Amino acid sequence: MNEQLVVAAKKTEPVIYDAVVVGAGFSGLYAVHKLRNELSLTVEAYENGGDVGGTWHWNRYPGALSDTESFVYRYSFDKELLLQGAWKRRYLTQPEILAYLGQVADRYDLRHSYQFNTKVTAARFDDASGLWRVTTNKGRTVTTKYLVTGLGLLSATNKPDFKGLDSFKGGQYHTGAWPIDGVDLKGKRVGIIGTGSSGVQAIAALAPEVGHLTVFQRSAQYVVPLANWSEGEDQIRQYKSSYDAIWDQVRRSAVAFGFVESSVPAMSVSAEERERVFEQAWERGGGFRFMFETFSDIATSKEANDAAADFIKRKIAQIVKDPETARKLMPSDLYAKRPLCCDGYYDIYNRDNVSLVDVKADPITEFTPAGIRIESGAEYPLDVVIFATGFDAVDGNYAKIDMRGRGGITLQQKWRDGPLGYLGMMETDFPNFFMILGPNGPFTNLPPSIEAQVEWIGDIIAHMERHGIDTIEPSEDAEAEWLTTCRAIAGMTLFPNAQSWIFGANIPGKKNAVMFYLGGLGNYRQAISAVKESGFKGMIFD
Ligand code: N01
Repeated sequence: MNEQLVVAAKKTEPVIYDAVVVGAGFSGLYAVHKLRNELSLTVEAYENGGDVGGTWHWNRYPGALSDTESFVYRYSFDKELLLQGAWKRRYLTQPEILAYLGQVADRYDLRHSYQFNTKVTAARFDDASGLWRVTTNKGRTVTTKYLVTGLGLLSATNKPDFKGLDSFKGGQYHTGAWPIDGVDLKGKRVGIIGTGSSGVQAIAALAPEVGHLTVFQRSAQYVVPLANWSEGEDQIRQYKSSYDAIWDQVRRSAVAFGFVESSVPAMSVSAEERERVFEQAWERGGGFRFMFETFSDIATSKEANDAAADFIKRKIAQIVKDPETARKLMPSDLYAKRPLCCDGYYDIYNRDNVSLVDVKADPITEFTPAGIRIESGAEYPLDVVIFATGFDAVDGNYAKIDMRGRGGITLQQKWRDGPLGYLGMMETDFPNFFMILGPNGPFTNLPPSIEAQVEWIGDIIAHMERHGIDTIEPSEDAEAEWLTTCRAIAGMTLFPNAQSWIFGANIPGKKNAVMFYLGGLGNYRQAISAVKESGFKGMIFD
């Protein structure tokens, strides 16, 4: 939308900015472009990091890459930008994604709206003026009509508070807060805690480089290959010439990864055919492809899930030479966490310089000055420990800001039973507050969901400006109905039965809650369009 909109001058006190945007990742950058360049609003933006990038600014650990294929791990809103896209392999590495976001910032001149190295510490809605007061750690407070946050789904790092952590004399690093200048791990005795997406990537990258790698695994994971082949000019040209159809499919699909999800139930075919399909998917690579392109019901039917899980377990047994190590690597739970993929992951455990410690069977009791001790008394001497222990997902970063809505109600009070958000973007009692990737939003390849949300937020703000509306927030009924929908859909899947960050199970003391809309991007887009087309039914305007 390129309408030039004039901000309604019906405010009771001077507004310094029409909109404040927080975050300079995929979400914040597009929000600044939408609001400032397309809607002509005045925008001030804040970013904790020293430059643009969001997740990709912080997650610089060895091996970091996106496991969404390069052709759809990008914005689609600008055809010219899409056609300029350049990449070398099937998946983009962290430096490539960071460079891409830097190019986007240059193209739309986004950096000049940002204050970098700046944290928002408080955001308070003022009932009298109907405006937000936003305060930063630099002592600046600004007033704004709209507050748009792109704080990142997975950016508040989770570092377990092990006994004796401070006594450890070696280096400690979290994958999600990796030093910008890197860490020299050559020849060192490295311990890594955690085997999620970050952990498996770091393990595969570090094993050939370090002296010895000790993997402290709590839950074994299902890991399929990535198949990170190189993509030549011809292949890339082909993607570009099909982009209209590709993006149309992505927007109508469930997980938005650039492939058509299967509509074939796993048990509707013979055992031989199932094996063939799984084998083909194993060769083809990609975690989401393995879970959603093979059969339609791996995430919903126990029988189908068991079939996929058994196939992967058989692969583990074939690849890992030491039977005891293979046994430890075999998951005992459902295949119902965020699917993982990594090339050569299980082969790593055949290396002489890699050992696996099962810390579910024999938990870490403490850090010592020399390393890590486990319950049975064994101590592992280490030079460096890497925490690949994940994030306080979805609402973790919101908890760090003193956010208060109408009547001073805090977000923590609103979210005491778990975070909730209307359409994954709004909150009752928090007028004109828009979250990108807030609670109860879609669970997909993220850039296409971010685009859907930013575009919807842009539409609602344009509507408000056009009609001189001061405030908007969802009604309690609309919010409750959305939450009920999210819970009902989650209940149809196997995902709530696995312990993972998707439901907040990874953070001690965090309430287990449905934090996502698991109905897929296509259905999500329909749901938010319906709200818009109804003239924003379910919203309270003032
Ligand atoms: O974090 P995780 P992550 N003692 O929460 C273990 C995205 N991402 O950073 O499973 C011992 O998945 C924990 O064990 P358990 C992606 O969406 C994408 O890896 O809870 N271990 C687990 O093994 C992903 O899902 C990409 O038993 C402890 C690990 O730490 C999300 O980010 C790359 C522990 C945490 O795994 C998060 O991934 C990277 C403790 N006290 C990330 N506490 C790609 O695109 C936790 N663990 C590829």
